[in-house]
Amino acid sequence: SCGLAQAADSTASKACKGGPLLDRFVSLLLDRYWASTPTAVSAMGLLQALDRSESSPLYFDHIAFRSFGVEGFGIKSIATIFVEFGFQQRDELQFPGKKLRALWFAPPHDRPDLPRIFISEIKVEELSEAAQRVIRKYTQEAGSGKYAPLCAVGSVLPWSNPTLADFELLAKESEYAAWTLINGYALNHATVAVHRMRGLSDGIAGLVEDLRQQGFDLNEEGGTLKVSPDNLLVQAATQADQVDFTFRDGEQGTVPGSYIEFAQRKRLPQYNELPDAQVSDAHLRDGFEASNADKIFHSTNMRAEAVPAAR
Ligand code: OOG
Ligand code: NI
Repeated sequence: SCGLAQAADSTASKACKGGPLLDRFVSLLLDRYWASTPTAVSAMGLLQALDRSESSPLYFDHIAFRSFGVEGFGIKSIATIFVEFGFQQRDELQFPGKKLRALWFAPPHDRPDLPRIFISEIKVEELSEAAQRVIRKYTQEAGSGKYAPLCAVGSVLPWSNPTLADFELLAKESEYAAWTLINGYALNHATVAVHRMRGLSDGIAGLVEDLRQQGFDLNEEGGTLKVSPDNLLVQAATQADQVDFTFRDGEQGTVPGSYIEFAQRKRLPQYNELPDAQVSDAHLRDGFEASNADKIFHSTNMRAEAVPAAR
């Protein structure tokens, strides 16, 4: 068995850390996400009805987090637990226009059922003095990002609820920074692996049309389907759910929460001749694409009417 005492011991077997504890961690992350993202729950319902896989569930291609690139709080603060659980660091992506960078992590080789992890951070030192002051005020209050995994599963901010003024100051300069201030380490999105679904007549394109017909609010930045230059990675996302939030001085607001994404990875050209039955994920386009991601970040953009004017 894999009791807590064993898990807390740094010599605990990899089988334990990479097994039941990792599974529980991922399912707790998702529990919080389902509880706060009703659009994701209803999208999953629609996808389940469309999927003809015999017994298998829907799989996630990746899950994603955001962070402040401040000492102790950046990508590493939430990446470490995944690396300890056997995930492997892969490529870095840069988004100079948004002052962001990201890293992704591949699941352990023996756990292809688990999602990739996509973690980004905002390069705080490139923001205005005023925005930097706001961010550092909250990160200093939190002390360190070492409880990031607990914040993520527990739906707790590492700092106290921000003031409306601080939120609005960040929102003017970076939608990403404002989102991170009010959502912390909550899962930013989960992404369904469309390439693992069976029985779709028109892949992700048809899926997105079904979602549109059902009234889902889709991210239209640069077009609904975000297609990589090699045409092998196609992604789409909803706009984030708007969630109620109480700012520090009691003002009630409606702010962007999490969203759901859909990704279809296509077969690498060297495997075009393989019979369908033999094709596994190893034959599909891997990784991420900065030009796709750049547009997906817009899923948490503020709605004009979302936040009340400061009083
Ligand atoms: C991440 C946007 C990028 C992808 O799959 O490329 C992304 C975010 O909104 O934090 O999800
Ligand atoms: Ni994504």
